[in-house]
Amino acid sequence: MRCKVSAPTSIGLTCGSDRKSNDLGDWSTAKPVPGDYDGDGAYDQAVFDTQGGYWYIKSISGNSIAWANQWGWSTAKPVPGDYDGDGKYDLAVFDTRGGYWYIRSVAGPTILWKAQ
Ligand SMILES: [Ca+2]
Ligand SMILES: [Ca+2]
Repeated sequence: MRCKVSAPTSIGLTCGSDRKSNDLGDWSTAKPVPGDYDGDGAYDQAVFDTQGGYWYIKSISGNSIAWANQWGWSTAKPVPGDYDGDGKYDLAVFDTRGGYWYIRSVAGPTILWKAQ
């Protein structure tokens, strides 16, 4: 049985759920990428799913910061950090195939695209 994401506002699994639209597989392909993504000074729960390159981020208090935001792919390594200095961690990946960096803010704007 495959496990599925239980709800778009929380990080968790519900095995046997019939929510096909949220069927993202199990979490064995997800890597923890903690950081302060909303800039409140506290680290947030964040994972990067290498299968599909999706980011899932929520604060410890439960607020969804980014959910199923696609930025990356299977051969990209997540390298989160605050690259533009606005106090919020950004979604950043490093492509091991060509040594390229791709960085965008959680809010959306691209900070860096395919830079070596
Ligand atoms: Ca935070
Ligand atoms: Ca930032």
